[in-house]
Formats: sequence, structure tokens, C-alpha cells
Amino acid sequence: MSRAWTAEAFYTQLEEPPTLAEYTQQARDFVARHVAEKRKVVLVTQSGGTTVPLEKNMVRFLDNFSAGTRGAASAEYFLEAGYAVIFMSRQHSQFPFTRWYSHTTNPLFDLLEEPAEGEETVQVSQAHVQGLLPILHAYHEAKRRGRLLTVPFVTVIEYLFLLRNMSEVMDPLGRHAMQYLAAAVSDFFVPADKLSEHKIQSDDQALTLQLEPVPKVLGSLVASWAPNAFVVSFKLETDEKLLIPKAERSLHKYGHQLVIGNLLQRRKFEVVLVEPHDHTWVRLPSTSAAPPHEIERDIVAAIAERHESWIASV
Ligand code: PAZ
Repeated sequence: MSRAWTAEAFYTQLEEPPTLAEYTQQARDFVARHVAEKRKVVLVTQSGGTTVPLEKNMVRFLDNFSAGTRGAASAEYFLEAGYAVIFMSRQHSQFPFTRWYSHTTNPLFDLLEEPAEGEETVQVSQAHVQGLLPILHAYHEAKRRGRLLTVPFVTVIEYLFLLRNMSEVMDPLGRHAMQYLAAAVSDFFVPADKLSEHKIQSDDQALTLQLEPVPKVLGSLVASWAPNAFVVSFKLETDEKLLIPKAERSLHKYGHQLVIGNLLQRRKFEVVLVEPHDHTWVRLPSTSAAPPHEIERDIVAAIAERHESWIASV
């Protein structure tokens, strides 16, 4: 029989990841600094799947399509807009700044000139300098000014524990906190007590898996962990007819500020911002629009503006 996990049962019955306390302390220090400087801080939960291990000594796992582009790109535009960013980073997914030269058709080594024999300096080839420079400057500026904190995760369990703790430590920011929940979180998992210790043997047998539903934690986040934050969740659908109704249902159920709806097929060119009494489409001019104008630039501009009005409205 599969259990229906409540958020409370999940957090009391499952074991905390060993690194949780360390990342929580780092986030607490980061937040304290930005509270003192009266800066807005956004928690970006990386779009990037959350892994569901099928074995304790994990050889196999379930995951999903997301490479984490939305989260990594948005983090860059939030930094540009003056926010400090806590980036919950799914390991091996896209990362702010370095994403331009990884997981892409633009590999890092193609940027570098091979030195002549005996030479020990490596140079960026002139053809790539113009493209690289602004990204490199923005990356170093974020580091120098201490504006970007990365907290990594792999599994859905690590993700959910981090999400709770990151949201809670941001509470001292009050309305200056934003949660931007772009991760593609697994809907099902195998709890530790049902996991095989070692690699599941095939022995030419069919494999039957019993997955349990991952608890929906948005209600706890909005009501208890981050009651003062501006909360933006994401809704991904593949059926156009469901997109706005499901985004509206989520907004109604959890009572947060905004849902960003996107269709799998058109997510890079079009999203809809669903608010309690309104919805607004954000679209790139044509589906052939290529970087550097990414839709995340427009999404972040629209969200930052709403966040600002929301802060001013009290
Ligand atoms: O990683 P990516 O940039 O290709 O995709 C982003 C996304 C579609 C995962 C994100 O925009 C999103 O909708 N996240 C929430 C998914 C959900 O409904 O759970």
C-alpha cells in the first residue's frame, strides 16, 4: 500500500540530509548580510529535475527532462536587477554564467586557442572575446559583491529539506524576500524504508516499482515557512487547455502571489503570468528569437516590477 505523505509526516519521518545544517548556516549568514544592506533576496529553485533514487547505493534513478535553463538564466537576470540570489542548484544542471559554455553547442574548449608547443599561456580566441566578456564580468561581480549563494541538491528529499530551510532563513527579509520556484520537482518517490540497499538485479525478471506521492509543500511554504515572502510558483503543462485553469487552481488553493504557466513545447518563447484577477502573456517576438534575448529577461523584469509594487503596497 502506498502512503499519502503529508508535509509534516515527510519532515518528521525522513532523515535530514547530512549537509543540510551547513547549507542552512551559510544561507542564514548570507541573508543577515543582505538584510543589513536592505537588499532584496530571491530564492531560485533551479529548474532541473529532482532525482528519485531506486537503490540506496544508487545506480539507477528516475528523473525528468529539465536541464535547469529557466532557473540558471533567471538567476543571472535577478542579479542584474539588483537582487541577491540563493540558487538551489541541481547538480550537473545548468548554472548561472557558466551555462553559456556548458551543456551547449558552444563548448568551452572551442573558445580557447591551443598554445604553441612550449608556451604556457592559454588565450581566448579573439572571435569569442566580445561574447565572453560581459558574462565573465557579471560572474566576477556577483562573486566579488557576495550576491550569489549556491546550495546544491540531487534528490527530491534533499530538495524538499533545503526548500524548507532556505524559506525559513529568509523570513528576516520580510517582504524583501522572493521565492521563485522553477524546479521540476518529482511527483513520486521511493522512501528509504522501501529502497533496495544494493543494485537491483535484473535476472531477466520484470521490475515492478511502487512509488509514493511526494507531498505538496507549497501550502506549508506560503502559510508557515515564508509567510511574508513574494511567492512565485511554476506550472508546466503539455495540454494548452489545462494551463490557465490549473495555474488559477494552484493560486486559489495556496493563496500566493503568482503562478507562471508554461507549455513544454513553447516554454522558451512564451509564458503566462497568472495573478488573482488577471493573467498576462509574456512572449518573445518570434519562436526563432535566438539568445542573447531570452524570455527569462522579460519574466524577471515583469516579476521584479510586481514585487516592488507589492513591497510598496503596505
Ligand atoms: O529546465 P527548463 O528551462 O528546460 O524548463 C523549465 C521548466 C519547464 C521546468 C519550468 O519553467 C517549470 O515550469 N517548472 C515547474 C514544473 C512543474 O509544473 O512542476
